[in-house]
Amino acid sequence: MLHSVTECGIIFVITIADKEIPESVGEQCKGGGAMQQIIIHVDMDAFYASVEMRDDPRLRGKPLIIGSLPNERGVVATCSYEARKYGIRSAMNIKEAYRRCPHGIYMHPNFYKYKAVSEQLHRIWNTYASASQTIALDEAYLDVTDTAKNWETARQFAHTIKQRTKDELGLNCSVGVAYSKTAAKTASEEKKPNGYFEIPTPEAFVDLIIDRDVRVLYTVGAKTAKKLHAAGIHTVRDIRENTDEVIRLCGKHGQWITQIAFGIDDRKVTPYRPEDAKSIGREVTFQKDVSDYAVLRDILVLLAFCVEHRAKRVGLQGRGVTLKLTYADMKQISRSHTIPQTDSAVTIFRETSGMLEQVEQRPVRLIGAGLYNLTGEEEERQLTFDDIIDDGKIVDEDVRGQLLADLQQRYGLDFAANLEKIYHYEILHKTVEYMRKYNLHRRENGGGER
Ligand code: TTP
Ligand code: MG
Ligand code: MG
Repeated sequence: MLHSVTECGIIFVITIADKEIPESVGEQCKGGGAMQQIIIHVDMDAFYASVEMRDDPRLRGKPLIIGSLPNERGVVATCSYEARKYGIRSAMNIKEAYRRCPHGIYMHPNFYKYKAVSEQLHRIWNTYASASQTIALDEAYLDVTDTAKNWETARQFAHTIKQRTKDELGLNCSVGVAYSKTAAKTASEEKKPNGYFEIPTPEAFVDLIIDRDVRVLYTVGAKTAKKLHAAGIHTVRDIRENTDEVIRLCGKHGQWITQIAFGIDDRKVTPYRPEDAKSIGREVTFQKDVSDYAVLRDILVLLAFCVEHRAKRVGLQGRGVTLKLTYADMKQISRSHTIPQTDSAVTIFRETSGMLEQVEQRPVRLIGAGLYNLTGEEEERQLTFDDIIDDGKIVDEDVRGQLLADLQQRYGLDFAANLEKIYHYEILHKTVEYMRKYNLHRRENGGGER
């Protein structure tokens, strides 16, 4: 069957395992054989939970749920494999998790700890690869084509990675070795936890997944699966037999799904570059909805400082600012403005608070501020001359001080002295809750200025 899988629309068809495989010109099979890659995918088992269990033996062997606490609003970030026996999963509402496992141990995440562990992990893994791509704190693709040179050595690398991760950091990971990124990711998931699996060829990949649900394919999430199921396309086999329909239903994404259903994925392992980040944002969900927009405005000051901090750390600036709100009825809205390149909290606050004034004023469950359309600092330095930057800085410094002084006067917390702490996720949340409660409290007592 011929169908367009490339934008240029030129198709080759080759046959593997009696199946026609759509083949895009120039991407595959140059000179008659696919460019062989050997890719390792590593993913930690129950990452946040495993770190906590490693550090506190009392948690081991228990159903441990990391995320919100049962009496709070929020979701499960992850849970130990013991907790998974109760059907608890990442992103599940915390109340539902509690209903399933009331005797579980519930803990807040400790991001700074996980980040530090993550850096140690990636340092070990990277030594085996000519290129490595960090996908998440607990996960990476490693291109070992040139470092291992053959399958047997790649297998040894994989086992050494597992061993060193265990010996040096006391944590288990699952590792997949395969001919492509998609297959390597599938392989690492295949035998979780503490698993190892190989998928050496597209044929082996297809054999493994052909009768599984479409969700086995990387990037097919709940929404896409629903769409495909509704059209009677349930398995990978169904996708292969209905490629035109899949492409019709899912457009460009459908082209990709069709390709991987045939085992085709020649994406390279591309090291993460901060400038590839699409946006930098911080948000908070309230324990109780907030109707007081003056408090929301104050919270935007803190969020703006957090975004500035993050942007400066990665050396990026944004040309757009966003405000994000989720109302009490779960309706989400976002507003954005294009601005001259900035990483300044003052600008982020000015823009987001301006946008806040324009939205429908209903009780709010979540508020977020962010920068998007990111770019490095270099351009800024060339574009704006010293005088502009200096002027900007002086003005900014004054406004920064004033913003923090205002907050301090309203809430009695020394925001300026505690700014560093606010950057920590949990402290930010606690502070915001304090601001909300303090304001309610004052209102109950008659409100007004102090
Ligand atoms: P995952 O690798 O998806 O999950 P995991 O390591 O906890 O469990 P496993 O890989 O063994 O299935 O995510 C890594 C970490 O990212 C996870 O420990 C917590 C965090 N996370 C969230 O905070 N929210 C989420 O929805 C998911 C999926 C992960
Ligand atoms: Mg993991
Ligand atoms: Mg992961």
